[in-house]
Amino acid sequence: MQTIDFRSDTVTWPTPAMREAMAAAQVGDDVYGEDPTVIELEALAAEMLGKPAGLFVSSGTQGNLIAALTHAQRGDEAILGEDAHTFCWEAGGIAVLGGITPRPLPTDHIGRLDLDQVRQAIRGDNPHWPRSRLILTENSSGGNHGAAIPPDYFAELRAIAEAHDLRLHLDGARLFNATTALQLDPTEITRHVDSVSICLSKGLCAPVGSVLVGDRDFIAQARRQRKLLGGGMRQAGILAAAGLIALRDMTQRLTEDHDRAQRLATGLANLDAIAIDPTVVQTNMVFFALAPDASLSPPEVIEKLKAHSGIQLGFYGDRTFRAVTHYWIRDEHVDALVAALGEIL
Ligand code: TLP
Repeated sequence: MQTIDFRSDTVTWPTPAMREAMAAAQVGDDVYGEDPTVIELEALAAEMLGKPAGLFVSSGTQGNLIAALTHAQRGDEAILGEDAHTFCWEAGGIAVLGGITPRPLPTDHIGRLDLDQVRQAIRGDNPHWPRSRLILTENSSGGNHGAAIPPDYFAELRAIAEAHDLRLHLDGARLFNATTALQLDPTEITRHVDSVSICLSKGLCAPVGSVLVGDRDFIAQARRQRKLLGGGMRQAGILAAAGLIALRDMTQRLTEDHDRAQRLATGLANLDAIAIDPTVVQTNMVFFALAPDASLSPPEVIEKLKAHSGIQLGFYGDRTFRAVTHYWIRDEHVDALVAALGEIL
């Protein structure tokens, strides 16, 4: 049976064009700075995100960690959302490896920190306290239905960061989903932050990799941190070749995924056993819950969907599921999920 995988957009296989480009890629030793395809990818990402330089890294987690280690020292503190990927899903890396204390704050329904709370959280100079040094943001906001946060928020955060000599990093794992939904050029957002990490291996379908961008000095230091973390790769042009297609072509088709997420949310809203607010769906993520009186438990739903229709869903504890649309999900897969849930519940 063919698997229809809605668990995440991380499950995407490379496209046929990517596989061809990977086979034909020119390569060199990237730790020596000699891989032409990696150099091209870093330059393209930097240009698209309006920053002077880029660094190809192995994953989104590594891009965020390298950014934090580059911006902050041991004993520093990073302000971040209590539902941020950097806080919840990265194995505590900034604390474990960087000695950076996370300072989690609540976020609103689209993943924004409250600006007054950010101001209050910034510490003065006192030897008892960690030093406030960094603000970590995320767009789209994975912990908030993949919401797209508009640029004015980043402009306001920027002003706060500048007033207190803090650095501002954006986890832009799905930045292109956010800017597609907002119909903006990514630079409208990235011009307000010091560094951005974008993922090539989620909705953009590349098999591996992220790019971290920022100014030249920052990237030179980040390169050292990448080596320290064992992230210096050799003939990485094989991977970067897919990344070039991800940036050039796959960023242009994300509306399709967002339309399918809408189609799914609308379909699910017609099912009595499902609780969903379709109006919160803005990008490629659909979160929904099993009604309290549903005939099956959440693990039974996951098991039955897989056994009967080959469909996989993400499970977010309690009674909440996540379905993520991506390149390999077609309209008929969306309809199959709605129909299968209708049948089994
Ligand atoms: N997110 C994954 C899981 O880790 C939850 C997913 O399936 O959504 N930032 C954001 C906002 C992310 O959603 C992710 C991956 C990352 C960073 C990390 O990327 P990778 O997996 O490349 O380390």
